[in-house]
Amino acid sequence: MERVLITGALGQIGTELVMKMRGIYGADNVIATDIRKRDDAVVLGGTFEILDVTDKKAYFEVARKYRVDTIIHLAALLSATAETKPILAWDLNMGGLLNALEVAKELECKFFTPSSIGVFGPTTPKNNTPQDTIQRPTTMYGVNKVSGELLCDYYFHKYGLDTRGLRFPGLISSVALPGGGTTDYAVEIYYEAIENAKFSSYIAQGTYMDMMYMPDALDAIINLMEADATKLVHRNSFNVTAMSFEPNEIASEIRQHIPKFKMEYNVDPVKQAIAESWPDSIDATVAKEEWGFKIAYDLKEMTEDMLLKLGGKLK
Ligand code: AKB
Repeated sequence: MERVLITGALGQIGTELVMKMRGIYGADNVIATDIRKRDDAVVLGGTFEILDVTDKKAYFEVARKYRVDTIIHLAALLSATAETKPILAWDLNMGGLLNALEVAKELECKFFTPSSIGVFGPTTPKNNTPQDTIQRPTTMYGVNKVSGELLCDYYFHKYGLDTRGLRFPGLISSVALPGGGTTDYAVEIYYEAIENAKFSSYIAQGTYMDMMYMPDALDAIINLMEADATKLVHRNSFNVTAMSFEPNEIASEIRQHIPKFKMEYNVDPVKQAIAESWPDSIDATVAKEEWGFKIAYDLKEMTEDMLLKLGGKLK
């Protein structure tokens, strides 16, 4: 990777990935794009372009202008928003991805796009979900992500495009907030714990989902993209996870640091139904075997770091 284009750069993953990649590959070699510009676009410290990924011509122009050799396509609607706006989700998640793949094919770029635990559904084995298993999701987001995995594999087999992807669990970060996801509660809980010592969870007690701390997710993207292609049997996409917990377990961990922290439940039926259709825990063995996936943070270490970083930020 020498010159990278990142879409959705102001989103939860993009904000930190742009900064991390600029540190590794050089500020001028990471082109950040998003549909809107925020003041902190400047803070990301490098080239920024407005780009609507559903505009194929504009996508081509930006990629050509900067002569990129890698595309990291992050722009997408997350699960809960996709469920309330399914047509927009299809148009953006599938239309944007198809444009991205066409640009990558034309310019012979390496390609990464995130998939999700949302590719699984109620008929998938719920515990230790294998890499290769039933994928019959019941959400629009899941339908988009499975179709996206297949489309990326198609471009690899048909055109020899170097496409790679990760099935991300809920991602937790102290830098940028997620938006419109089902796993977002596991980020919001830390903000509420610090500011009000209480949290109302929209996910019911006992509902397990996989999660990962953002520094591990960023390393996973870069390590997968730098991995030796001859070692990859799978491509789109790899199961990756760092932990699986239910709301009460993250609350107990927070109580180790904030003893008066209180948790109540006000379950959101749409998000709860999505969460229940997903696995309780997935198996990341194949990612470990094929490209050395590893993590540095479990629930305890992540909680310490989140409270420390957010404590400083929210003062
Ligand atoms: C979401 O909740 O939609 C995302 C995901 C697991 O893909 N965080």
